[in-house]
Amino acid sequence: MNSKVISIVLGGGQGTRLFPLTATRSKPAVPIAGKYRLVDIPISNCLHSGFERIFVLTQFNSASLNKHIKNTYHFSSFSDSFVDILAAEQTPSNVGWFQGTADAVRQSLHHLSVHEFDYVLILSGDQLYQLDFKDMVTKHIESRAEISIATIPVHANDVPGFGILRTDNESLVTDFIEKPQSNFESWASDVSSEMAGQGRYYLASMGIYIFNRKALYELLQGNDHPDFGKEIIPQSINTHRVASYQYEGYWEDIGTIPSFFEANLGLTDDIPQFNLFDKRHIFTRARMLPPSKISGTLLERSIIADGCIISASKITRSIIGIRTRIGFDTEIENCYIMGGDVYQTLEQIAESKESDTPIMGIGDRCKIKNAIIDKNAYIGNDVCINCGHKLEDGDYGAYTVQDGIVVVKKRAVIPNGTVI
Ligand code: ADQ
Ligand code: ADP
Repeated sequence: MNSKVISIVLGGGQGTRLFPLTATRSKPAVPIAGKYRLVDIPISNCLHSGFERIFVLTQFNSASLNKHIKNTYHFSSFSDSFVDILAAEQTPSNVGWFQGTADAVRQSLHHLSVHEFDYVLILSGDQLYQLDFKDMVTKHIESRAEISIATIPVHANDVPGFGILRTDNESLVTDFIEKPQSNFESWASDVSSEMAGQGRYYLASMGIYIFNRKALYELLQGNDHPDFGKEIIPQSINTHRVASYQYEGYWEDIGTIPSFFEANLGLTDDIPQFNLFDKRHIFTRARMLPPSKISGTLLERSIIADGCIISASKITRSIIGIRTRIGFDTEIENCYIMGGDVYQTLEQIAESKESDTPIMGIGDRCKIKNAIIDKNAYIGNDVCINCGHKLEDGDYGAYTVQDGIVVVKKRAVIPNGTVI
């Protein structure tokens, strides 16, 4: 089937919803779960499904995304498999950025057309899930659909954030409305008793689509509609055979700071809804890092990546990313610490200590709660984050606050004794 399917990962627009994590990198390169990057999730789902020809569309090209893809996804030179990044580019016929999801695919059609394929699988770049796309393509072919949309039942509270649809008894989509804000009660569907038990009566689009080659060209060419959800999909149900592929497993949109934070910390649950230990695991770059060294730390429900040097007194419900260094008597709770790209040398550390400036990582006697610490941050000694004050949302230079979550920016320096 690999020769019939090309996959496209929508790697993100301007990435404002994940700011400041996207301040200096493109969204697909945002680190998750201590050692992976966002883009590894859709790519891993494709590879486990046997689909090995993948384009990642991104609004801006970052060195870290290029490096990650180049160092991670290697295929035999005898195969035609690839993972290629297509960044928005200026051409004589187009001077701007991708105007939306459909526009991003439209502008990439000339890259696609040099390949042989019958189906295009279009994926969002900011979702956490494990789905067998091979089964979805098989059902797509069996149902003789021209377009298939992966769908999941959601609760009424979540309806305003999604494209909502109704189907007939053959699972063909009869109506579609993008993000209805009110009066959507009549959009409820018949769902399984398990979904009904959770109050999930509305069929939401997961933003995962299969298009037959011909249908994709018909719908994208000759118009400049920017989005799949707002224009292309609602219009297509009048002109094409559109099927719903219903899924009821774990699926989480992680495109905002609060959902990104919770999805990461959810991985520390006893039995997490997203299973990193599954045989359909996430692929990522194989790094030659030393094992982590931990001393005097009480660890509770935490995930520790490779290459860390930890002397903290207590770490609770947290993810500690690669190459993190944490000092003595420090307590970490409900945090995602992304770690570092490099180690400082012993000389650099001695110099910083002499001048009383923070070294990379987290210092001694800190108390850090409900925070995301981006890579290569320098957090001094005796720093307290989320110390009981109510924090107002905003951008405070070295860090931002959103819904009580403090995000310390990449390479930020938080001086000794700071209280946030
Ligand atoms: P949203 O997630 O709100 O709704 P959108 O913002 O268009 O839709 O993003 C979809 C994906 O495309 C995301 O991964 C995003 O980062 C990426 N993307 C957005 N603009 C892009 C651009 N210019 N270039 C490249 N990538 C871009 C959509 C559907 C809904 C559906 C939800 C499910 O419109 O119908 O319910 O997804 O999450
Ligand atoms: P991220 O998207 O994670 O922030 P970067 O854009 O910082 O990633 O790129 C990560 C890579 O850049 C690392 O693998 C590392 O080799 C290199 N790098 C980042 N910071 C430094 C530094 N201060 N010195 C040397 N190399 C660095």
